[in-house]
Amino acid sequence: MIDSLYSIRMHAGSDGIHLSGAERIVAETDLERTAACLLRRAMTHGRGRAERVQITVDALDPETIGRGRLPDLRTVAVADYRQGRAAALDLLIEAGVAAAAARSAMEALASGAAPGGGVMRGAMLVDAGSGERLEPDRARGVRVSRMDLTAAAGQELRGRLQKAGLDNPHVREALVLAAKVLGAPGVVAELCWSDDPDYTAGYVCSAGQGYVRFPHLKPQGDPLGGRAFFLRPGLDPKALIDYLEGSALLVDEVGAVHGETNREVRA
Ligand code: WAQ
Ligand code: MG
Repeated sequence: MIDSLYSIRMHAGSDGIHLSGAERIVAETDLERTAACLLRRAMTHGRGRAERVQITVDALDPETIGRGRLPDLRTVAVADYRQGRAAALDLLIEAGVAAAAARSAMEALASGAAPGGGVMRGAMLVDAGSGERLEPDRARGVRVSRMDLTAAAGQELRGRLQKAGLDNPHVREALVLAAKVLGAPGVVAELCWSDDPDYTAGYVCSAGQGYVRFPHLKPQGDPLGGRAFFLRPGLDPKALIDYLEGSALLVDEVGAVHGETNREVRA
């Protein structure tokens, strides 16, 4: 160990509404700089003025920090969000999610999965067989936390994404989150699209398929988005939630970044 590592998390909100959040794991010497970056990000977020910004720093026990690899990425070209959602459903079913469970989770994300039809702060947990929702709090959901890339892996990733024209924070952060979710015991697949009205892309991720992006999973201007983690049928989500929220993952190996393929082409 050269330097102790810390988890540093930002959360910005307004009137109890979640506006933005971000996660890093950094060495002590990078804490101040990272805190400043996260604060700037909270204050310049496009979705509205933050009334409160929280920055939390936790020392990590080096023995408990897991290491991991990013899933391989590919993009499936779709003409619009309807085609994107149809293709995403196919992939979820192929990954082992029951068709009705995949469909109902997608409908929940599309209509606002929080009570009252708003955006959840975290993810839905969905039984991949029955489609039952298992997250204890339907407004908060489950927040995946304490994950990041090593500096070297981050640089390598940016280089690979640049070549594909995909080097943006949405993609980088979603890949890291997906790596942690995919590594969790009992997760069959993940479905995600952004709540940013101008960011229409989303993905399905599973162990067999990797991270499969669709440029359109919602119409331009739609403020709804979210995540669904599909769990092995019958799984008790308690240990999974502890892992996703509490354990630390530092990704030190990146995956392949493939070019765009057509819907029919399956890697
Ligand atoms: N843990 C669990 N759920 C989260 C987390 C988290 N740490 N962060 C966000 N969410 C949920 C929450 O419901 C958000 O409303 C939703 O996900 C979307 O979050 O081009 O930008 O940060 O390959 O808006 C995916 C496509 C972009 C990237 C995802 O998500 C690409 C994105 P956002
Ligand atoms: Mg967002």
